[in-house]
Amino acid sequence: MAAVKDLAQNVLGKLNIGSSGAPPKEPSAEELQALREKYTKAGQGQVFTFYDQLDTAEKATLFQQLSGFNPEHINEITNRALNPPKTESEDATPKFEPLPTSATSSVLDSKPEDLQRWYDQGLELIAENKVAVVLMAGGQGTRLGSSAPKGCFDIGLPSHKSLFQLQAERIWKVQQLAQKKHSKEEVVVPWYVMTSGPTRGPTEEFFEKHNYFGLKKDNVIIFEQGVLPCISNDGKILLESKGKVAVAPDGNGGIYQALITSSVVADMGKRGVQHVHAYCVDNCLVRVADPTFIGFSASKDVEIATKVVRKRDAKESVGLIMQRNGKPDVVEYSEISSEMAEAKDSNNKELLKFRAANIVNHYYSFRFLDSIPQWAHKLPHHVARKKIPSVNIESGETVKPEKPNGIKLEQFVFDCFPFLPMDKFACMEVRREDEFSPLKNARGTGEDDPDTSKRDIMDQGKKWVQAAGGVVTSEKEEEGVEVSPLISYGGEGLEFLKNRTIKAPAVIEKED
Ligand code: UD2
Repeated sequence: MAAVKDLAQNVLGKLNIGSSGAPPKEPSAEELQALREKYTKAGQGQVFTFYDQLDTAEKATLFQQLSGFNPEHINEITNRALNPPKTESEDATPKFEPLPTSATSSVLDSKPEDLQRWYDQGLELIAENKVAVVLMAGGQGTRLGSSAPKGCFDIGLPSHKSLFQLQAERIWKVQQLAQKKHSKEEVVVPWYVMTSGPTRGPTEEFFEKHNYFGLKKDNVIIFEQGVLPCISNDGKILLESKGKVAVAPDGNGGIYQALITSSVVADMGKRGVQHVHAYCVDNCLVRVADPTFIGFSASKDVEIATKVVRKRDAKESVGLIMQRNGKPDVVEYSEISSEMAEAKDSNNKELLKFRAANIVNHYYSFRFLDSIPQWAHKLPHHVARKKIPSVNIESGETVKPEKPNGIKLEQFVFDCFPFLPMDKFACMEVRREDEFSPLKNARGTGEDDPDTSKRDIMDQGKKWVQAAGGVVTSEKEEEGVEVSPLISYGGEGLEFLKNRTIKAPAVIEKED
């Protein structure tokens, strides 16, 4: 019951019910008393320490923010995150194994006719307006060092397109491919963009400024995930300022609650969506609404499917898809033991035992997303120890800590995988150079940074041009070609380049 109440509370908190856009109003003495008692009873009364020093607007804002949380629930998830309950089967050490071959396919060794069949089936589902896309774009991209949302980032392509624009143009292209193949008037792949507190405003402005990159505004729905208070090392809710609780996005696992509280699942239902592709904003090579992946997943009639690449090396910061006590699961890079990360395949010592690297690229059946209210509250929270600027309750001073002084609680999008039996889950291995080049680090890091993203796009385009019979010349070997998604989704449709010479670096932006 508490969970349902929290879900409702979260909705009220986010939808600002009762304030209808007007600034929050100061609470009555009774409302304030009731809330103080609730927090004090939960041992979190310190959030009111400076309340009487605040002006009317500040009091109203703090009251509204605190009304959006349930302190008992915060204590509960904090304790559970710090001391994960052992299920009876986990008293014995959990049994981890790579996924069974029945649950996995690899484009590396699939028959061409299988790949073609999946592609055709996926494109048909898109043509029937049964496919939607959800973009996880609520991350704060701290490692990248940019304050703007990652999707706005310009990785330095000759076209200077942002990640958002590349993804939007791939949606546009896959709609057009489906429209042409199935002679449809209009095909729509709705694009639901999940943001968080820090990224919502700048994301909305960026999309408006770029006129939704040529997509219809009605088919681009920006929604917001929840936040959770930051917690001190001794379990207390931290204040960012005297009138504001320190909060952080609730992790990409917050997507499930957000899909319900923002009525995204309801909107998908109204549109007749049956198949959903959810992906990570920072992968410049992502095949948005990939027909092959949609067709593969739909043909297996699974609830969830996930794309993986071969793990680069034991140290790569990626989650690993495996089976845990017979259920599909992902062990995150921040939580894996080095012994497990380094373990070798018993049949081939050259290979890592656990090498199916998660790339935040998931398929969901609509019916599975429709069942979210039955299980979202079961999703665990993970602990990230962080340096959290906060107000010292005794002195009232704001402290910028030198070392981690608290925790952020976050949910992981793949934590619902174990809720499924193995036969309702599938995994597709794809080529890293074709589909995965994450933007994680600042320029100059040399790995997963803007330059490697640009390199991988330009290399891919050069391969496509050459495969179509074009000749690429360049002063420097590493120069490549940027092929606009508006011209080609995955390398198809470039016959017009046959016997043409392209001087790299170049952009193929139109079929002239
Ligand atoms: C993610 C994966 C990791 C591996 C790696 C590959 C998770 C939990 N971990 O790790 O297994 O696949 O990527 O690149 O998926 N996001 C939100 N809201 C949040 C936090 C994140 O929308 O509160 C989004 C974020 O915008 C991005 C995606 O989730 O699109 C992954 O987030 P990240 O880049 O912070 O995750 P990372 O690199 O730690």
